[in-house]
Amino acid sequence: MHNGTTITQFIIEEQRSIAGATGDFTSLLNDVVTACKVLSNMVNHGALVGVLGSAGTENVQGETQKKLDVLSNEVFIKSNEWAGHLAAMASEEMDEIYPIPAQYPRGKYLLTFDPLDGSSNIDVNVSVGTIFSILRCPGGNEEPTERDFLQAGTQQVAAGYALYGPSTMMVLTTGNGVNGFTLDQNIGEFILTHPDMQIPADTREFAINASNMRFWEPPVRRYVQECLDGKEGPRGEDFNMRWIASMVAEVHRILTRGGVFMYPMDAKIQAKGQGGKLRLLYEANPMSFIVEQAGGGSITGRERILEVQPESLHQRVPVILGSRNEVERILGYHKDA
Ligand code: AHM
Ligand code: MG
Repeated sequence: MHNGTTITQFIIEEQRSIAGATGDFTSLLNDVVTACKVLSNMVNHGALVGVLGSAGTENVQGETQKKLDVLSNEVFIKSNEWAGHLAAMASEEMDEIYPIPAQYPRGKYLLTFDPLDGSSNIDVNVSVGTIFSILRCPGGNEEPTERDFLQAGTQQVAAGYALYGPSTMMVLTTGNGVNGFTLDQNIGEFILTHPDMQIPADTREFAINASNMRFWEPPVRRYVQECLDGKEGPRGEDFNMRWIASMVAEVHRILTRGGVFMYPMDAKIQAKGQGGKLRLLYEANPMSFIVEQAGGGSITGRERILEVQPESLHQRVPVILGSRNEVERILGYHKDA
């Protein structure tokens, strides 16, 4: 039996110290947490409840949607639209922003999310997750527009992810460090199990989809080649490699034991006219906020991701994040090139 701090208690206590806090934010986070519990349950039951497989549709990025992509998006909307804390939502799975319908009150926050990241892993029963970010709505809550969402990552009020792995976890930052909670299935509560998570500054482990190697830019090739050269190479040490193809699982591993995750710019992505593989508002910004709050670094290769000024809702960026000293090294290689 667990007698620890629940996520709700943790958030309430954290918010108490903030002058002028109305409780809106606490209550919004609670709704996000509830949505993640529902998704955890769906992902857990998988084929038993008929949620695996393709939905036969494509999202705005032209990717085939899994049934669970569509269902999880609906769960997120339903859990978060009614309470009066949000002006609008935006999701990787929806073309346009979702202003809160007129039947509900509108609030001062914006929510962006990728309801089920790494969804190519669902059918093979490998970890997936939910990523979310909370912003303030700068234009007021009357008629929220796409422009309201185009805020640099430094403006985020909170960011987090839920990881549906051997256990379900929620990792959260409100700009005051990073804390991890584990879902106790028996009582249906997330319990604080990983207080003040810190990414080790050094690592000997990297994660990249090496099938794209021939398309990479020279700085990334150089970095990876030096890792592969191991003890005999310029680094003088052997490196280990991991690739789960599930960003949430990858970031979680890095928060736990260090490492570098890269989905860099490459010639194939460029040929498609895209700025990267991962989306700035739903993936790169929330993860960068978490990683930086845990003492790590997060860059596009050339600049800090959190300082990128978004130009469109579904904008993509290259992502290189993780242990600080390695990320700085990779930044240096881009500057040298
Ligand atoms: P998704 O949002 O469509 O699931 O795509 C994002 C995922 C990341 O979780 C993961 O890092 C990457 O795509 C894997 O890409 P690849 O299939 O090229 O290895
Ligand atoms: Mg995604």
